[in-house]
Formats: sequence, C-alpha cells, structure tokens
Amino acid sequence: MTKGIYQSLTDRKQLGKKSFAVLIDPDKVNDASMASLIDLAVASKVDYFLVGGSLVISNYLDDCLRFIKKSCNIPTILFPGSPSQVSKYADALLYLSLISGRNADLLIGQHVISAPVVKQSGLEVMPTGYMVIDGGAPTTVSYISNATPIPSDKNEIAMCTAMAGEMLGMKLIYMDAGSGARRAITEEMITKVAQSIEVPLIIGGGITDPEKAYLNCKAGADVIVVGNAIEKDPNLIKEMAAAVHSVPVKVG
Ligand code: 1GP
Repeated sequence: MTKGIYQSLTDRKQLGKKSFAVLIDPDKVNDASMASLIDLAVASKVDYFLVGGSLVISNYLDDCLRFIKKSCNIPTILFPGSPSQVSKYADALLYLSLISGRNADLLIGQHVISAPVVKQSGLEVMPTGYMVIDGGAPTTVSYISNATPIPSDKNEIAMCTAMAGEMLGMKLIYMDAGSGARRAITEEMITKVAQSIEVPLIIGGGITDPEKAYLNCKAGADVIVVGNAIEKDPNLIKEMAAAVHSVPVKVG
C-alpha cells in the first residue's frame, strides 16, 4: 500500500526535510507545456504538484491530473478555489477553510455543499487552515474570497489564527500572500507561526527567487509553493527545488 500524502508530509516534517511544491493552474497549461514542466520537475526532484486556482475557467483539470499521473510519480494535491475543482484523479485534497477571513461561506458554507462529492471522490482529504496574508496588492484570492487578509506586519494575529486552526483540528496550515503577490510573507511571521504549531506549515505567494524559498524554510516553512515565477520561467524549478532541499535536515 502506498503511504498517504499526509503521512509523507508529517514524516518529512519530523525529519526536518523541507518540501518543494509547484503550483499548476489548469487554465495556463496544456499537454505540451505540461510535458516539459514534468520533465523539469522530475529532474529537479519536485516533491508535490499542487493543482488548482482561485478561478478555473477551462475544463482541463481532470486531463491535467491524468496527464501528470501517466507521466511521473510526483504526487498531486488539489488546491481548489471552489467546490467545482474536485477531481478523483488527484491523490489528495487540501480541504481549505479560510480561517483568516470572516466569510462564513468559505469557513464552512462551501464545505457543506461539497461534502457529499468530496466524500464520494475517494480522495485523501487534508483539513487545512488557509490564511491569506496581505501581499501588498489585491490578489485574485483576496478579491474572490471577499475577506480581509491578515496585515503583513501583524505576526501575533497570524500566530493566534494558526494556533486556533490547529486546535480546531486542522492538519495543515497554509499561509498564502496570494498568487503573484508583490510582497511575500516575512520570515518573522513564518517563524512566529511555525513556533506556535505542530502541524506542517505551507508557505506560498510571491516567492520569486531561490534565496527567498531557502530563507522561508530556515524560518520554519515545511513546504514552499511556487506558481507564477515558474510559469514565467520554468527553468527556475531546478534552482528553487535545490534551494529548498539544501536546508539542513534535523539531526537526532
Ligand atoms: C498562490 O501560494 C500560491 O496561492 C503561489 O503563489 O503564484 O505567487 O507563486 P505564486
């Protein structure tokens, strides 16, 4: 039996091994671009593919996941912007509750609507406390969610939100400055949050260079997610993955 994705995330965290995930927006790829992206990802030892987006307009989601499955062994995790982005072809699902916002629909409403479909999908469901942090400009997620992001310098709010999420039973915390954020999340905020929770911490939004990815990991991120920068320059995958994997593993 293959090990579950969540188990692999917690095993890696236990060892202090950092993970690199490439975010794929199904609207922005096709079989040809996916083929070269997958080649690069396999060569660079990418740990996970996150698939989804705040808005998915095309109907390439299922095909995109099937294409990944037949081409490589990199696990696929759905990162859905809406309940319509559930596909049985993925390995796992980030079951996101927007705990940084006060929009009841994104905290629980959409989950009630999608629960039967999610349950029947057979996907590994990973309850995730999703926290949007202000990235210096409105992003698709901040607009679509109709919820105020946590101000980028309010480390205590982020810390308490993550703690509350964990105590409510969230198995992952994902702090996101939003796709294409002008400012990525600060290392200070990542450190505060990482020190306050036990569950794996995912960080994304506006990470454009390997050094930032490395510093985020040193600060306490367990998984680094990059989308935009790789869409612009797929060759960045190699350096980004190498930077994340170069963080020293815990000893003892
Ligand atoms: C967005 O965290 C992801 O939800 C990735 O952001 O596209 O800016 O890398 P970027």
